[in-house]
Amino acid sequence: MEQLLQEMLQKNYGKSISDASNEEIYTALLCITKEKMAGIKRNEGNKKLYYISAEFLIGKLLSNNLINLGLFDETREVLKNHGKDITEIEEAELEPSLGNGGLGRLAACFLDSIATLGLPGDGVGLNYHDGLFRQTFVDNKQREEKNPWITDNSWLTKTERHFEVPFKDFTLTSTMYDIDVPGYKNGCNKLHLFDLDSVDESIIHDGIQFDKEDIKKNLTLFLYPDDSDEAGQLLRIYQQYFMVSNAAQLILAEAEEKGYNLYQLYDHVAIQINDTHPTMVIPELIRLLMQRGFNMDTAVDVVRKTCAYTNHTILAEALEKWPIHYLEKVVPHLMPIIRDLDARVRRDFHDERVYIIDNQDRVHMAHIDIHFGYAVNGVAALHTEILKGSELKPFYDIYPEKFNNKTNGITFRRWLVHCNHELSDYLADLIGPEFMDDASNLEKLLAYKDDEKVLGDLRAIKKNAKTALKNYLMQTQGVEIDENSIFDIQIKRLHEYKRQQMNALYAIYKYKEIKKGNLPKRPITMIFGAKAAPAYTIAKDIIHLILCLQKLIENDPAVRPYMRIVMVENYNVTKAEKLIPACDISEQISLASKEASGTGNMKFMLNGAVTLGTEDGANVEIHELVGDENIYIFGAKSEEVIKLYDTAGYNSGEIYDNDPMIEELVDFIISKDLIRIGDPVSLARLYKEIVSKDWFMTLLDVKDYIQTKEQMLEDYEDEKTWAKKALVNIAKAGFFSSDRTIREYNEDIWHL
Ligand code: GPW
Repeated sequence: MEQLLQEMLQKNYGKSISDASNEEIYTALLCITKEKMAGIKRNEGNKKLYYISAEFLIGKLLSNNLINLGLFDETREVLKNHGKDITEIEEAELEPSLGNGGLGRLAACFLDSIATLGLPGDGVGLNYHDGLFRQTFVDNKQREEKNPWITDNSWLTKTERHFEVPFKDFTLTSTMYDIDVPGYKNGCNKLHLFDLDSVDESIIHDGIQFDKEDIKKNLTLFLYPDDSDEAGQLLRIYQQYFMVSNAAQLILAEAEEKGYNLYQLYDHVAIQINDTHPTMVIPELIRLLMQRGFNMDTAVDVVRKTCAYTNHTILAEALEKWPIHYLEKVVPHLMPIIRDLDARVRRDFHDERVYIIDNQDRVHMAHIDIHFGYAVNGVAALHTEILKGSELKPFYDIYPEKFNNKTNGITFRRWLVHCNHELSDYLADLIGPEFMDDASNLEKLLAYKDDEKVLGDLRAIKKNAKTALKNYLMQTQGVEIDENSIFDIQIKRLHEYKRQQMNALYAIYKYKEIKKGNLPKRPITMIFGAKAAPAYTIAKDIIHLILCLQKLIENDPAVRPYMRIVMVENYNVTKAEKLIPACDISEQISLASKEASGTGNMKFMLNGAVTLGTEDGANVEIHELVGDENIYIFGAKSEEVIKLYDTAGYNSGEIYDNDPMIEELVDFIISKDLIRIGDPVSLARLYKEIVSKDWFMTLLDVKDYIQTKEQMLEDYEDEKTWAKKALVNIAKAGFFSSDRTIREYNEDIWHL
């Protein structure tokens, strides 16, 4: 590596390693790594997976690619010898903003594990130039800016592949870009990102505004453009069809190039549909096969044996239903096929709940996936049970054999080895490096659960990570936090079901306690990170509340020494990598039944944080693995919540009226203290939402939540017992390796 780097820097800049800037070194390392990846074998086989997803939240790639190529330690050493720090060099890399949350990050972890297991499997998505917006805070509110990440030297490689994608009024020619995905000590796969040469960033103005109707210029500008009006919804259909038509054409082109018999496509190809965004791949493939001479019956049969669908939510509003007249405006050539598929369903089943087209002329995308794919999976045990027992019960009754669970996972290369070198090196010394190849080896750590030396070492590692985060927040946001305080962290998309508002009510509780003179033994630092969808008003109101509370406490010398709130600006993968190793308390407080899985919960556990959570999503499985002693569970259970919804039995106003403590907390949202800092309209809207709707039952669980969190703060003071909890969490995290998840997908669904 030393010689390669020296030569590259000499050739490009006429500089030595010591003289080169961090940007120059980054660029040189990028070129070297790209060349190395081009040189390693591609994962090959008789059957290949295509993972189609609207999001791939891949994060920065330099370190991870070096880790997987086995070059990281050497590179870090070489740089160090020349007075350079690899973490500073990484700062020069821009994070691709190709995803929003867990769904996109899951797709990225899966690509890493698929390649690592040596399986042939590529990702297919879109090359959004400005991705998800960049978040800034102005006047204690979220502002959205564009988020360009593509530069002259990026990980993208322009290919010679182009496809013609037909829309109603015009046909567009695509260009395919590739990003290499090297496996850990294994071969390489690819992420294919489709784009349009005519896309024009100069049409963006005033933050993230642009002409939604200028499809040739806007198609791949943004991920999830605002869809609160018709033009926005049509644009999403344009994007989705562009994605899947390219995917389908690529799949058939590769199959034809390899000489496969398309009538047996399913012997050579598996297509995983990541939530409903790529659903149109089903009618599109049918259309393309019919163009090649298939009759409809045969095309349907082949496609049904090729496609599998993953569901990531039970929230009804997230299950896409496109009005027929929208599809007619964008992709009229798919409508005869969709109508035919609907007719087949109506012929076979006399239950309008499973029809593809409903009586309001809307097309239910998930219904297409379930009828015309061969597998349906949920993403955690509880989630899959809820799908089978309530949300998708009519489908489960028809096709019990299609349903299966695949509990999510995370790649330990990024979420331990890369983001927490100190912990990962320590574990390798203590229990041997085998956990890097097989994560279940982390259980060897259990042998040390009463070893004072080890518990002390784990505490010291956590303290270092907290100090590193303190320095990072000082540099990036100018806020100073206390590394001796308890770090309590909630980082995830902003959504009412995730209940950041409940955490904010805890902050109000704590603030009032401190004001009353009930001072905590140790200060607490409450850290939030979250973006709100630009058109999701209440979510933005919640961000506003948190930022106002942050200001209130910052400016109150009587409270500030005991509690702080920090909302991290523009939360993304890079920031998660700094936050997670430093966490003591992992906030996983969704309303039971609503969080399909969660994956942040797994990342925190792996880095020695203790979960404060409801019995929801993968929290249930974490609880089973670590036992009651090593997790803090509170709140209503999912059956209770589902019953409350079914019987319309929840009334937040009643709780508010009858509980003076809750009333006091909620009233604080519209108190003089906060109105003085914030926007009265926004705060009043949020107050009213909680008192009169509270769709995700914050007030049902808030008291239990506060009590449980207080108990945690008390227990934290028993340092040894707390360190033991951290140790057990690390030791039991092996199950959540995405290598395990992918092994299961392959054994049960893909058969590669
Ligand atoms: F609504 N998830 C996400 F199901 O990050 F489509 N974005 C989404 O749009 C959806 C789900 C969707 C998340 C789930 O909320 C989370 O519980 C899960 O762990 C993750 O997907 C990966 O399965």
